Amino acid sequence: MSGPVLVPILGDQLTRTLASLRGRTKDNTVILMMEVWDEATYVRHHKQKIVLIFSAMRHFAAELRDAGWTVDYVRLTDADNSGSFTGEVARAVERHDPSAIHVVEAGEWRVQQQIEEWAGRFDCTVEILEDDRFLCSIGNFRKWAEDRDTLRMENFYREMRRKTGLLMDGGKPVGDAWNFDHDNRESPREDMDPPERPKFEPDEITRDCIELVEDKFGDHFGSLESFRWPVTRDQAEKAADAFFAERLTKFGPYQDAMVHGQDDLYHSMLSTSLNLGLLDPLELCERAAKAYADGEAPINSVEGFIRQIIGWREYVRGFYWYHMPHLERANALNAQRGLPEFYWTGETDMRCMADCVRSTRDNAHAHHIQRLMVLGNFALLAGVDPREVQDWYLVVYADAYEWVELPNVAAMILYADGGKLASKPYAASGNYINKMSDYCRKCTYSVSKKTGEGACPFNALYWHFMDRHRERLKNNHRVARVYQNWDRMKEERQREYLKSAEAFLDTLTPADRGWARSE
Ligand code: FAD
Ligand code: DLZ
Ligand code: SF4
Repeated sequence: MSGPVLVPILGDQLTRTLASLRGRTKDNTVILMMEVWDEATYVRHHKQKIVLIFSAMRHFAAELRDAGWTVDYVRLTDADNSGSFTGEVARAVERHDPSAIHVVEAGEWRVQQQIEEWAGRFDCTVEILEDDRFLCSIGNFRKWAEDRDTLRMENFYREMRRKTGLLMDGGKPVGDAWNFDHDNRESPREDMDPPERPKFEPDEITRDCIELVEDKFGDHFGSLESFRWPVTRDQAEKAADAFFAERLTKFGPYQDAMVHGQDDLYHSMLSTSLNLGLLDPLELCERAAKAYADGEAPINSVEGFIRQIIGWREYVRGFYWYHMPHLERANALNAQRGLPEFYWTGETDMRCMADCVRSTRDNAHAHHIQRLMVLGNFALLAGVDPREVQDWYLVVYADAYEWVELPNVAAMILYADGGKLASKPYAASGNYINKMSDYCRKCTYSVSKKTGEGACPFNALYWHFMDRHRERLKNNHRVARVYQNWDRMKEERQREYLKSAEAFLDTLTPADRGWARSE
């Protein structure tokens, strides 16, 4: 067989050093890139997410062609587009009669199932290569996990520090501690003035994608007006340069801070580029470590940034593959409530929720603590069905792929896995939000009021949650003190909390499922 090797590159594999391209010669390789209806609609993605992926794919294809590669690029609107990855590979096999297909494993379980059928379906060899853009392979995570009764990110992270040598001084962590989290919880200050991140004006390719998305997906959630994401490696590097020069030093202390209307604060805003493959995780971490070594950034910021990437990012990816496919259906707390409508409309008097939904709609982004302690915390306390919450997070964020979204949603915020990832639910009352943000000062609700008319809903919902899950949580030593406090309350006070929470829950209108998935 003398046909070329067909190399399908998926929308989140936009890396020049991808395993399937390394070592290949240009004269016997055809790269296949596919815009397909199935991927664009398996959930009704935020409009910015579709523009970002299509524009980044088109730019990447143009760069590969400029570098001399043969790229067969299928556009969404091409007349014979079959609408699926497998259908498009089948058509490409007809066109090119390849001797082999070399493809890098998919980020998502759903897509990997399709790829694994190709060997039985096509009359050529199919090689599925490991995605070595991640520092810990799926197999190595499994080996690490199988040896343990409980999986904890902190233990995994320490192994990753040793493996990469990042912030290590021989066998010891630099600064004599693995974790500087206690320095990373500063409340926001009124005079905080974070520099604006670089924003990239849409060029002709992006403008075409915007037009396409308005035309085909105009009724999807989100605004396109503020689309300024990096869509090439060059732009992503500029975004990274600006983060290291202007925001890394304050990244640590203000990592958990929230300010009304200030959407980026000192966050890197690099997740979309990392997840598309435009930036390399190890390179970013090495750069951060160098900034510390050169005295340009403090240890708490640098360690915090590195932990998010070689710790959390790698950990949730390993966790996802270790627990799929059942993670998708996990519902340990038997949460059944429909997702409240205000997750889509932002129409609520809860100022924290309204601001987080607004940022999500305008930017296809919200930062970590907004996703965790506001939007996520509410869903946990209110007992929203994990499947509905999962769909929402997968739709609304430009950086959302199931391998990273699902563990964060099902396991981190909703405790739907029964505690495999988190040692206790991340449940919090209004106090936490008040400490870490300026939201409460101008809220219609009063954060200091615990029950009744005008009280912050998070306060009563918190106790309602703890009370209704007592059987499951009572033996968890990390929440024992919470139950001691509850038991010290007079019964009448407890009843007031429960009544207040129930009255609030009765006011919630569930959203139409059609916002997230076309049934
Ligand atoms: P920074 O705050 O600057 O952090 C640096 C990098 O660390 C991020 O770019 C990201 O790559 C990584 N990181 C940080 N926290 C996590 C984490 N918990 N899991 C994995 N990587 C992490 N991140 C996604 O990339 N896609 C998602 O779909 C996604 N869904 C989330 C859902 C929930 C409920 C929660 C709580 C978190 C989710 N995250 C997700 C993690 C995190 O919120 C985003 O990575 C982060 O907000 C992206 O902004 P940033 O690049 O400015 O991050
Ligand atoms: C998210 C997405 C969208 C909206 N569209 C496409 C597409 O048309 N073609 C493509 O290759 N990838 C797309 N993606 C990203 C894929 O869903 C992503 O590659 C999978 O999540 C990988 O498992
Ligand atoms: Fe949110 Fe409660 Fe604060 Fe209002 S008072 S912003 S609802 S935490």
